[in-house]
Amino acid sequence: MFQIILSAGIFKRAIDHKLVSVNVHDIRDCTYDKHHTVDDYPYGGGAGMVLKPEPIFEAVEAILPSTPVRDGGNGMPIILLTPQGRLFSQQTALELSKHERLILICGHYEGVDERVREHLVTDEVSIGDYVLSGGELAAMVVAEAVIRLVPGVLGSAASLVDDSHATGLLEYPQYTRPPVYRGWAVPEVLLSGHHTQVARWRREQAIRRTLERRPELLAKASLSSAEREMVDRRQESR
Ligand code: JF5
Repeated sequence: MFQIILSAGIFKRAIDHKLVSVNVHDIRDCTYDKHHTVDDYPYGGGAGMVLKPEPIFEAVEAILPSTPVRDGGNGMPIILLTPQGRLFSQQTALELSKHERLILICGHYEGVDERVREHLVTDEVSIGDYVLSGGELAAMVVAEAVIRLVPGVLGSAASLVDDSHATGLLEYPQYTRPPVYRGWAVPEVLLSGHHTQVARWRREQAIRRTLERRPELLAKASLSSAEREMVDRRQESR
């Protein structure tokens, strides 16, 4: 699963250019029994299996510079992907992108021994309120969101600044050729060549769209005082 994802798109680009490296570790390699057992029955009974602490602690310790737990001694995030974690956001991605190294631990839906949470991980992160069978795809989501913020990974700096969620607003509608498709025309202003009018239209569309779809985002968005007043008036009249 990881090799396929890592060998395409932004991951491939960033890795090929040596801007980042992604190392995948199998906790089964940190087992000593014939069957490479990584899970066991839950104490107290109940359905399902629980990931054992030893292979997870040892896998993490094997990749740390020294052998301490928690923090790697230097603030390196050791993150468990789980629906019980704090909700991942662009803000989280930006924070994580400032670290030289991250360790992402994939949980499993049946459970992870609580001592991993208590004594190994520095952070628990959820990518959303739904359950996956394992944290693998969640780890890849976090990795991609972080890697695209690493300097040099994206083509242009402009695409970062203008990004939805960087401004705190949803994106404005985009159009390309043809100017009329199946009778549906591109908004006139975009063909006009008036850059200030285009900018004003896009800004208005972004705010309108955010009001309609994600009004809760507007609280934190950076708006001019005129825009703020306009938004507040609309939200009052709902
Ligand atoms: C997992 C316990 C890990 O399902 C997820 C997940 C959903 N949002 N973010 C992560 O990870 C797998 C499930 C239960 C630990």
